[in-house]
Amino acid sequence: MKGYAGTLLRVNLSEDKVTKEDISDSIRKEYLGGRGFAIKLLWDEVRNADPLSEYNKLIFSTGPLSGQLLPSAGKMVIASKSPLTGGYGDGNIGTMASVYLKKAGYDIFVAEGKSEKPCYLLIADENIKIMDATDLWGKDSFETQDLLEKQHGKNSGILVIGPAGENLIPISTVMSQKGRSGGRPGMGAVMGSKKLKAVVIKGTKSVSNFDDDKLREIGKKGYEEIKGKEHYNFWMRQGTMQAFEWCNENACLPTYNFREGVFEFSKEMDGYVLEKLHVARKGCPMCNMQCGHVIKDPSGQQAELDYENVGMLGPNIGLRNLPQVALLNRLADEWGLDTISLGSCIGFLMEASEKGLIPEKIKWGDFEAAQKLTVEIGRGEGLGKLVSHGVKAAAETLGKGSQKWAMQVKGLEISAYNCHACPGMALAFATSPIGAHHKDAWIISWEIANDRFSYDKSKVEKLIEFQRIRGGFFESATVCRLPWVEVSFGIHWYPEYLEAITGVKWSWDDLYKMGDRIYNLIRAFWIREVPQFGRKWDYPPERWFEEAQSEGKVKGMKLDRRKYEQMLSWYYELRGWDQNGIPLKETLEDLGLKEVSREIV
Ligand code: PTT
Ligand code: SF4
Repeated sequence: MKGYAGTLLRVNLSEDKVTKEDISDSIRKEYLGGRGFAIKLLWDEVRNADPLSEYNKLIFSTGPLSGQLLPSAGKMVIASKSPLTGGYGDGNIGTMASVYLKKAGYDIFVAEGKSEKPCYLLIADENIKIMDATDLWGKDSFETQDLLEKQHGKNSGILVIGPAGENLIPISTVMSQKGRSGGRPGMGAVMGSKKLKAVVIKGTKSVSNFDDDKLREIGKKGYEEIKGKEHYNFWMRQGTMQAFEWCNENACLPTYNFREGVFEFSKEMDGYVLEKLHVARKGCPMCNMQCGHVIKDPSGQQAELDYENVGMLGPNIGLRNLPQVALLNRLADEWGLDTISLGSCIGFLMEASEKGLIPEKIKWGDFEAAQKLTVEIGRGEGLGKLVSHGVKAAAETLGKGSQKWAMQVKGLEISAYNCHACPGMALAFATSPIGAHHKDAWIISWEIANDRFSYDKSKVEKLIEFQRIRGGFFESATVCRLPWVEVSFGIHWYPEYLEAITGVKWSWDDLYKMGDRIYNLIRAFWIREVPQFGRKWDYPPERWFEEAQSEGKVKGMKLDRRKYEQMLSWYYELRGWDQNGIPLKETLEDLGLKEVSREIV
């Protein structure tokens, strides 16, 4: 099948060994790429491993659409067994490393083993070198990026970790291009555990596609369609920050550790404020709707903002000043910490302080304290140590009922949507295959526009449809989903792109089935790797069931537990899983996963 470089590259850092393997046509057909390739490899090769040991593997995986001259196609999946959750973890990052990996002749790169001393990898076509990184160790992600770019030239794709990854902090990510961050469930720590500071990729080849002329033609049409969309201009003005005002109006903005959904100071920091402060734009390769808005922080330095970052480092910790949020965002980027988890951890500590559960006094909105805590979390020291393994672990240590307002699912902190009155989105967080992240099913926008308060089966069906498209197709193809989500770019283009690239005609039914195969294999991985995994892993935090919101248009509302149980049961039934969330034998067999069913059923 065309459109792939066709090779998997392995570098074993314990043995200084480099190997290359062909990727078979059947693997390409069954798993497509990105997340699909990653879970297949993890299922086959990572078994009962400590995530921070040499037995875990860190996978950088592209798909057939990655690196092609197509709308927003500069993405890559970074996946591993997560040190934060113990289960499957991945993230999707926009980076030139995706483009250059394919140009170098590889679809996937796997880092295995563990180096004795700090190193970085140089991948330049056939030449793979393990380089000394002693001088880079300890440096922040921006400085590391600059130094490596200076040494290897701008025509390289660079992935780095910051000090948080080096310190094995489980909420650390992999960074690229000073502002792209990927791998929320601790992919930075996995890289740090291998003493791998960075990966520098250079490539000079091109991938052979089935029909390049056709691809050029429909790729060009795609770019033109995006620019002509009604919503394009507004998107270019605010990017993901357009969600801020919308969330506040609909009372789902994460506020004071998700206690509320409305922030009284929202007008001081919404997308319109961002527009006034905007100084530059950044984004991923191949994109003509770049969404990274850069503003100046209080120290005069530039920092990039996205809705999730602002929601979690703003209202969720009671901070109302956008430049100050930008500074925290930049600090998180330099340290290589996930902003969503960071905002949740700081909010957790502020609430613990308010409730008198810790001796330290940290007030909501205390900017200085938030800066100090960010550094302490990145170091795993001081008060930051309590939350540096995420809020689930923090609540287990602190006790005193704090589990109820530790805002996480499966150990991963919830991203920036409060769901006291959004049952569909609560279920989306609860059933996301990496823990509470919105990427697999951002059903909240559909839910609020259609039938916000219902717990109907049709909502569960919609949720699964989103998971199939977003978590199945986009994560495997591997390409940014925002053109489709945010400016209504025609989804029909994607099978057309796939056909021109691979020569294979894919229907949406084929792609859904492929997505289901990936979902079931990820589920099997959780079952195999996490003792007693089952239904109780698929619930949102207690706060949403027990405490009603006190402000906004959903004042007095909370989730209905009985109705949630019914939704979860329908979810299992529709997925072909038993009522403990374990895939049925026939479901797995139908997806060609007979071997898997022998292990877990
Ligand atoms: C993503 C998560 C998000 S989702 C955001 S803002 W968002 C946060 N960004 C962070 C950041 O910045 N710095 C930091 N230190 N930590 C951060 N953590 C948070 O990470 C991202 C965009 C965004 S911006 C979104 S919605 C879309 N996500 C996509 C996805 O998941 N899949 C896909 N096929 N396309 C997507 N397109 C959009 O990509 P994670 P990126 Mg990211 C500064 O990585 O682990 O998936 O978490 O990759 O290149 O930064 O693009 O309002
Ligand atoms: Fe990257 Fe944003 Fe463009 Fe998507 S829309 S490719 S996240 S810059």
